[in-house]
Amino acid sequence: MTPAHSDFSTLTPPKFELISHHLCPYVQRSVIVLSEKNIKHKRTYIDLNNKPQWFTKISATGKVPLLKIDKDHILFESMVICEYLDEITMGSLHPKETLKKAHHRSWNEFASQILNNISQLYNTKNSLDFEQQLSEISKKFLRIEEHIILPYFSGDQFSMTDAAFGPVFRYFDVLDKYTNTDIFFGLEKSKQWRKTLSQRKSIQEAVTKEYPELLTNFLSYRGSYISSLIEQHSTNKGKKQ
Ligand SMILES: N[C@@H](CCC(=O)N[C@@H](CS)C(=O)NCC(=O)O)C(=O)O
Repeated sequence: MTPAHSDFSTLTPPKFELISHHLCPYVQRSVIVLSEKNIKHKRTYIDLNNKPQWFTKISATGKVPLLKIDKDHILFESMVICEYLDEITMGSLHPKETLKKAHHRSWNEFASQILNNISQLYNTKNSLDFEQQLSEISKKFLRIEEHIILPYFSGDQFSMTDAAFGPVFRYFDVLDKYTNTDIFFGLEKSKQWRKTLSQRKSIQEAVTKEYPELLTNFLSYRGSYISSLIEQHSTNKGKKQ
């Protein structure tokens, strides 16, 4: 880690601990920034269905990620954590120009809105609502399509917006297996951007190897429309064998 400036009075770099969950896309954002900025940290995974007492004690929202700094400071909200990590290290993941930076921040917010659509998608109970959510997500990518420069969001430099969208795209690596709809149909820049991000080390390593299996299991037990698609898929696979 190369410190840019710091509020910490000692020269010893602070100790960072990221309170995480294996499937959380917001945690992934923070992990991507920690990795891009080469920041040493400890990662502690918790069970969100059975939150430890120490976690509820220190968490204002009851959500991950949480960043513990030197055991005395706690930050919550993924983008706040990402911005902080970016500010305390050299070489910002934001563009320099203020307006461009604000533009990027708007799209980071947009990534969170797509994550909300994804959560509605996997909780929805019938095919009609499911298709409706897929189409909402498609429309959102249609919106961003004309703003993508490539190979990354704003050209050659990996930015915070790439960190925000990496976890969004990752969902579709699993979801695509079970749906016939290509939400990126005709969105050539989005497709290319997705591919570039999938090859970025920080994005690949933001989750463990078990992620696809863990996500599939999580989706299977939602009791929602996607759960029935997964069940159907494994029944068909069984028949073919
Ligand atoms: N706006 C928050 C969202 C974080 C979030 O929703 N985390 C989920 C897991 S992906 C969580 O901790 N949920 C537990 C709960 O709501 O009880 C952020 O950006 O950090």
